[in-house]
Amino acid sequence: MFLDATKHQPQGVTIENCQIGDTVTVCGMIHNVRVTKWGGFIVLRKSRGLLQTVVSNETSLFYDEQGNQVMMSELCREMAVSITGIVGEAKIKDPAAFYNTIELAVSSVTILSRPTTAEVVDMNALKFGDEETLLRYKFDNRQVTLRNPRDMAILKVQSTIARAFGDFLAANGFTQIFTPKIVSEGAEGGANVFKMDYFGKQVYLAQSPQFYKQIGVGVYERVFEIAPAYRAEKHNTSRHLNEYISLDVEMGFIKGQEDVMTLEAALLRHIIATVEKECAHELTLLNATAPVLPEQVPAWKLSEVHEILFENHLCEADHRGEDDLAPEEERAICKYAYDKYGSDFVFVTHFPSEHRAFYAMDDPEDPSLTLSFDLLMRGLEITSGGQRIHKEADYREKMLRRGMNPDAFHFYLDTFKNGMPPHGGFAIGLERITACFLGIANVKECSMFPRDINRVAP
Ligand code: AMO
Repeated sequence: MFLDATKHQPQGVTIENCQIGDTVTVCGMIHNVRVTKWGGFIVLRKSRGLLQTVVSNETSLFYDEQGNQVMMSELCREMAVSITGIVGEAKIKDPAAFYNTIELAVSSVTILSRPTTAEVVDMNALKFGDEETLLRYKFDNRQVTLRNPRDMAILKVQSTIARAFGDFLAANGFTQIFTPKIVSEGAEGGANVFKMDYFGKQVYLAQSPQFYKQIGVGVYERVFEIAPAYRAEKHNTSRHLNEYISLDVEMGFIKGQEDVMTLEAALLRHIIATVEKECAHELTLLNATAPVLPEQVPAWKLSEVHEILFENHLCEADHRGEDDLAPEEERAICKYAYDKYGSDFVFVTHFPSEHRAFYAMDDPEDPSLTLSFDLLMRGLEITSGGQRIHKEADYREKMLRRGMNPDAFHFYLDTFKNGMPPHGGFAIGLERITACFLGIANVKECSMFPRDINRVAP
């Protein structure tokens, strides 16, 4: 016996390549069905969105799983069906439908499989009094509510962002790596690390692939990873997840952190262009506009941001002297950058050494600061990055200064003992960049199955 492996491509006319007047067979799920006196409508859901089909009492036929003829009233939402029909021009060009220039005049519908509950979740009626109740309902029933076109569109854009990220980096000499998520030490410090029992030994879930991507630079010079990262966030906020997807980049032979920032700007430009090109339907459906990334991206030191906001009376509080950006500052500096320079992005650099992770390179001109940056987009931090320490002695000295035990990090330090180029990198939170791109207030909506302090299922 042989499997005819040439058959994996769809043969003949499909819904993607059809012309007006063609007969086409298309499989999908029934998103909605409406019976009228003369026939009715079946809205079919495909991977990219909805297709309108029109039923006529005179010409449309219906068959069940055994091939027996049935009535249209047999059809219901979330049935898997195969519909054959003639392609016509759409009477109503509904922007909510993906296939909104065509409709199908149904010749036949075959039921392939049907839901077993009479109370199928109505994707069109996800409306509740308040946003919080709606979100809770959607997350509680995420396995089915994900089928609603709005959520499908969000995750489609997210998927496109992740692919564009990988494509750009691969085309620029970066190697994709896959690093462990069960680790012996947290890379980022702080209290938000998940502890885990590992055959009687305490281990952790990786807060980031930081150590491993740096190790990767010693091997491949330029690396990237797309993988989950874990943070035990104790508060339920609209910007934090306990498991998020980290888009990580690390590159060797840099002259300074500007090389890393320039690469990130070029990468973002590619991501934005790709989403605009490939997800026009999703952007329309979500009423979203692509962000603006000018050629000259605003980049200020943290101390300058505090000053700008204070001098222009743009924040309620005076944040000068603080060692991080307050959320109100993130919003205010982004508004300022947009109003003054037309940019949806702002780099903030030179964070205090004490406030950044130990691997950040201190600024030789002022060692109380680091050569590190955050990138803000439309009011939210989407990236941290910077230049790293690349000499073992500098690591040991900084670790001891911080009261850390260098021996606990022996494999990491061994990397530098064996020689490492000057290097740096950054990480973008996938859910955050998706939310900022689409103007979605809560990052959890940009996670297929969000994990927060109260939720580990579905
Ligand atoms: P940082 O801890 O700032 O840096 O994380 C980088 C980016 O990851 C996203 N992010 C989160 N998204 C959702 N929920 C969370 N709990 C969460 N925590 C972080 C944010 C953030 O900007 N190793 C460094 C990066 C580097 O220097 O290369 C790091 O992890 O978008």
